[in-house]
Amino acid sequence: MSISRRLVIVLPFCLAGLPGAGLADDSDAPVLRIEGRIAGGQAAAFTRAQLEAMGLATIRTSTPWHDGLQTFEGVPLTRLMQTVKAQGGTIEVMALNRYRTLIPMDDFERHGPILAVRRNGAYMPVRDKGPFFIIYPYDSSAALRTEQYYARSAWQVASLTVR
Ligand SMILES: Nc1nc2c(c(=O)[nH]1)N[C@H]1C(S)=C(S)[C@@H](COP(=O)(O)O)O[C@H]1N2
Ligand SMILES: [Mo]
Repeated sequence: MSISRRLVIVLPFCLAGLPGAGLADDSDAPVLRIEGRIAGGQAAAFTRAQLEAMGLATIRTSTPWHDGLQTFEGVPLTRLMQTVKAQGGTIEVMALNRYRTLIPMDDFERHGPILAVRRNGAYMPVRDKGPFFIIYPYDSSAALRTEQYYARSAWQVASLTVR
């Protein structure tokens, strides 16, 4: 077998081992980590498919970051916390860019925020504030259209820690 023929066979496997270098469809690659005071005490990781399987809610609202009404679909944070059996009062959200924000878990029942996985029917790439974006129904109440709730609306979410 020629060298080039061997490279054709071997190279894809080498690339597949590099983070972010998968050659196949990587639409399920983003992973949400949840750690802290959850069932089992071990960090858990959820693929986008696993998050979607929990059941999605829709929030239709305007936001400070987009033009016009937007449709977001995502897992209600109440449901996500039930799934991991969260025992805490606050979640610490960490984004890919190390932006960090704290959200009191009271918010989840009171305001119904979601961990959005889709905006207007499409997955959100990192450059479009994806893969996961905490969204509140801002249009439903003036209280939500404040710096306090905007600051809780982390985009490019990487992990949640139950405190
Ligand atoms: N990933 C990430 N999410 C974030 C931020 C950030 O810097 N990174 N800033 C937060 C804060 S403090 C507010 S007030 C709003 C700011 O949105 P703006 O930068 O579009 O004004 O987004 C929030 N979500
Ligand atoms: Mo802010």
